[in-house]
Amino acid sequence: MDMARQMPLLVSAFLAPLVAGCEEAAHAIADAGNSVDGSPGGCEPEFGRAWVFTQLAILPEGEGMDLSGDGVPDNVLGRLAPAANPKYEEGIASGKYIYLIEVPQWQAGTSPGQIVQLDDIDLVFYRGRDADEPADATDNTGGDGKFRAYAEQFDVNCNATSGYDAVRLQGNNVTAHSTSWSFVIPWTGTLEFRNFTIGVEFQDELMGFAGTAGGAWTICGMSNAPFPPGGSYLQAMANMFYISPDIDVDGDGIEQIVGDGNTIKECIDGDGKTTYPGPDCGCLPQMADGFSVGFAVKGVPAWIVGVAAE
Ligand SMILES: [Ca+2]
Ligand SMILES: [Ca+2]
Ligand SMILES: [Ca+2]
Repeated sequence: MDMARQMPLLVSAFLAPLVAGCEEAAHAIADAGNSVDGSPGGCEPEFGRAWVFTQLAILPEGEGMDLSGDGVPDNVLGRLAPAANPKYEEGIASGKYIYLIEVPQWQAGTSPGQIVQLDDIDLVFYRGRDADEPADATDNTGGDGKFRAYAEQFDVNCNATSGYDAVRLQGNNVTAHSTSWSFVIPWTGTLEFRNFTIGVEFQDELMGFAGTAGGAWTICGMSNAPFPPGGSYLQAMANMFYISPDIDVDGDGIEQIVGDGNTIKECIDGDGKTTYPGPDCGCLPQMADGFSVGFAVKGVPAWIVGVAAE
């Protein structure tokens, strides 16, 4: 099979776990012996108003968040959108990918008139599981779906760990930013982003949201993320997709990753001269840059009714 024909298939297989939950992930959590399962003695946080994603789609190249501050959107992974997005769509429809956002300060009974500008507002992102037993995906995106948030997204004190540093509410718009933001997916590992921002506009009466999210997926994070057919995401970037980092996180120029057709041959620091031999050079502190990605996101109201260990 030639590379051109092989590529869409591989891209689909490869980007799906970027945001994917799966049975294996759930088992991995259970196997880790996490006792936080909503049962007596476990973690039972109170959740505020929540929404479930009905769309998560990589934007086309040229659209997305401006991560570098030059006014131009950054989204180098946008090239993979046509192959990856059908997977997301299918995953959301089937209930395999359940992603939620919550504003803890907005309680269930909050009416539109009560929504005021808040100085201290949080936005929390969760990967969730259908609360229906057995799971029933048909009611997930109708505005009244019920879900549980996976336990690995809470620390020992039962505080959510996937919130954002700086959250701003202006009218119906919420913008949340984190200099460093990670999202744990046991199956794939921790997805490490720099300069991650989500900006959404809520409809009147909070009946849904739409917006954009994006950040720079770090070189090291990509190096640690297994690429389903074998190797790492970083190896796939260097040897199959020929996509290079484009966000200069450490301010010394854009770093480069050189493949050898299979693994990583060497890394070149931002000065364009200093080289480090592979295959693990992607996690050296000097290789701090990232690959930009931008998403279109949409959601409808949902309920987070508890925590799920698996
Ligand atoms: Ca459901
Ligand atoms: Ca750099
Ligand atoms: Ca550097």
